[in-house]
Amino acid sequence: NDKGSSLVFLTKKVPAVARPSAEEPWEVASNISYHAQYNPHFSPFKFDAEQAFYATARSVRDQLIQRWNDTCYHNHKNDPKQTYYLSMEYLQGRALTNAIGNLGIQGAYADALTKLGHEIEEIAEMEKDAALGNGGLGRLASCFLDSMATLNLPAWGYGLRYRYGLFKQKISKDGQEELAEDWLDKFSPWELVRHDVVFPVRFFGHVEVSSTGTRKWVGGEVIQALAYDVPIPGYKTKNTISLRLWDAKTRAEDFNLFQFNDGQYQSAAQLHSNAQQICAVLYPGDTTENGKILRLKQQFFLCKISEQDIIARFKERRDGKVACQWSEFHTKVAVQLNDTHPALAIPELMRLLLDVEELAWDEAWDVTSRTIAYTNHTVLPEALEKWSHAIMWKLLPRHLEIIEEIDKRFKEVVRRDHTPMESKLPMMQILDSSNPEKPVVRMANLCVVSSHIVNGVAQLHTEILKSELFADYVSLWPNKFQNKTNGITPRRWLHFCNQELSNIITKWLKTDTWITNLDLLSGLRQFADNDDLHSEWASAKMSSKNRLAQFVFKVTGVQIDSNTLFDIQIKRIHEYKRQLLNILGAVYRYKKLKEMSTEERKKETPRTIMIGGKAFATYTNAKRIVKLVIDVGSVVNNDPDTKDYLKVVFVPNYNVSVAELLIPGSELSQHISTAGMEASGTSNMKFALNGCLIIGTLDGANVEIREEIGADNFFVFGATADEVPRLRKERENGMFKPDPRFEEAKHFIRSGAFGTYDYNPLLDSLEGNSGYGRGDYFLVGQDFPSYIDAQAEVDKAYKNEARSISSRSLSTQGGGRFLSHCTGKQFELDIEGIEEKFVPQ
Ligand code: B1N
Repeated sequence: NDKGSSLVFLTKKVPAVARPSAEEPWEVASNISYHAQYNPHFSPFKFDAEQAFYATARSVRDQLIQRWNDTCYHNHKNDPKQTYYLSMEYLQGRALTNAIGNLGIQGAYADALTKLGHEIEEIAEMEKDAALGNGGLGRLASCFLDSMATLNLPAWGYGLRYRYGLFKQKISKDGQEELAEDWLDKFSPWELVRHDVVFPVRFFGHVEVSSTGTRKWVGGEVIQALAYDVPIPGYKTKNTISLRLWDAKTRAEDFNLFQFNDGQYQSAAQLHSNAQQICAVLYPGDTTENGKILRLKQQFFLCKISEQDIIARFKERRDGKVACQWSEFHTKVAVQLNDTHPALAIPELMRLLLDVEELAWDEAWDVTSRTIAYTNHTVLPEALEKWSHAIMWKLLPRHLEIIEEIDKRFKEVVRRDHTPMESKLPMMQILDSSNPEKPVVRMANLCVVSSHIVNGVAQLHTEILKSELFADYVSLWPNKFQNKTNGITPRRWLHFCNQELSNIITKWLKTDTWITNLDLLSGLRQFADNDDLHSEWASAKMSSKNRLAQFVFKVTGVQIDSNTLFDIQIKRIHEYKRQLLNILGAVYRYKKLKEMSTEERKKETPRTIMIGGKAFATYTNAKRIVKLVIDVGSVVNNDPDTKDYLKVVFVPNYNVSVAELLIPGSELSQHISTAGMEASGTSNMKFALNGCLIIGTLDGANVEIREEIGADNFFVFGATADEVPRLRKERENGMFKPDPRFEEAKHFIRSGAFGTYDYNPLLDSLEGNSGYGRGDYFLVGQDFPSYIDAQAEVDKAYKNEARSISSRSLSTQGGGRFLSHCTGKQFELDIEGIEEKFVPQ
């Protein structure tokens, strides 16, 4: 079953057909009408906004399919080396505006829709976000796809087609509630279901040893994987790559008709039900053993079929003749692991090469390690995956054997070639048996040992990887570790989401080439003192703020004033990201406003603080933080003394399309993690690109952004990463003296000023010296005073209108290094042989 293939080009080709044109509005209108008429999902007798969206998307998809087919054919003929990005998450967001923008057919589609009685903006809003991710890691994957397509790189993204994605967040006065996401309740108009690309995947079972000693994984449960392709267009280029999302299914023969007729309906369809669970949700709860098994199944499912597909393509391009060509594999295939979630790609590739292709260990190892590269996205110990030996043995017995063999050989190499490092082996080895009752497999160690390149996602993060987390490995393989600071696509994060500002930039630069080369933004500097530019800029900002205010009113019922400073923090809710510091600052600000006279208040800078993000369903303190933001908002927003000076809003269900509204309307954004804990952060780059001031710690990519946008536009505060360990120690030793302002803010919450909910456990976590959930591990109390001081500086700067406008505009004028392009380019250089390939027109 492991030799399945996805041969596409060897069979007869479909005869050429006339291609629908997207140049003339009447042709586009007729094509949209065609899809509305013949779309089996809707009645042809109505053409409301929803139906118009699906018909428009299908019409755009026709264009994408042509380009995608041409790209595949071109790559099939030329057989370039390809990058394969393996990721459990993709945060694609909406696709319509991006697709027609990249294809340069906005005008024709806007006109066509007007002819058909709709406005393109209204139609675009009908699209549901594809929210197959959780945060920055997933959005990075999606930005990379856009950039790789735009850079004409031959690439594939592989992921899972989660039926309910990440949960939908509902906010009520009780806090966050999680609901299943409904993005597939109707259908996704973009995907192409590929009934010709199906592979079997085995779980459980056992290892069978033949008389000659060869080992084979047999038995267990076999489920089918089916591909759904989502075409990803490049900007102003024909290259269109594919995000291949796998779904699980069963065949008719898997349905037990005998049991069904015997009235045993559940057991008759047991395999079907098991298959349905695999791609149901992203990050299913993993507190139970069943939950853990399901997560491991998901990870293996992604790795196994993606690699099977990659190998099938490799063979297909050699007409199926692969004998003796495995040494070429890494010259055609680069597999990039997006964190450790797809780490099982390592033992699975080894298994395919050893047990199916019958390579010797050394040869298989050479192919695997030259093919696989690993990106680390976190140093948080709880996010560094460890899998129980027992669960792995049950679900993936052959893979565990292979991992044990990799570990054994790794230790032999260290003992033989790096003897002084032998004492470090307990921390470096892959299997951790320090608790003999519960041995675990350390996935990050597996990735470091097996990859030829390991990268961090910002300079500071890579330094921390090299000097702390992976320091021991650095002395073995100094050249393996590299930095690739994250990047973003400026198409989605400025050009499409902030069209007014984009037009202004193009007008002043007299070119739109900055859209693929952000370094050109520095050309704006010559106009730094030009009042016309500043007033155009201010007017674009005001339109974005008004649009955002309308949205906030729609989703929360809270009226916010566009003449106040819009201060935004959007990211996953996590203690290390310190939304708690933000809200304690807001509480302190509120208390001070209350204590002022009316005259004094009038001198203050009015502010609207917006916080958005999802808290993981089982993360109690994160959910308490959400509840605190909501409670503070209900008091502050309704207090007649202060409501003109301070509003606090929790923006519900933060996702990509919400970010596309929030970021253009922002004037200050908060990136305030405890130094050393945020690997990179990427929304900081998006805010800076939209001309927004930043308040932040010297953490992750903040450090590089500050260099790029200038210290004037970056309000820095807090401890630095190298101070954090000492400060934590001092705290443990009872040497920390809290600032009275910090005590005041906490005390105010404890006094019940924001309702009767018990905030003591949350506030207690900021107190004491050490212990579980105590001792202020994230140093909120430590950084509070410098945070309040930095916020006072922001207020002052904002009051000085001229300075703030020019500084906001200046903050857009750097940033070339934060193009996901740029990182893509580096992949191109570092992974030997991945080159630009133009698909001919
Ligand atoms: O990856 C982003 C970075 O910009 C962020 O700083 C970083 O926090 C984020 C376990 C993660 N790291 N690790 C995760 C996600 C889900 C999970 O179950 C870890 N996310 C990041 C892109 O580099």
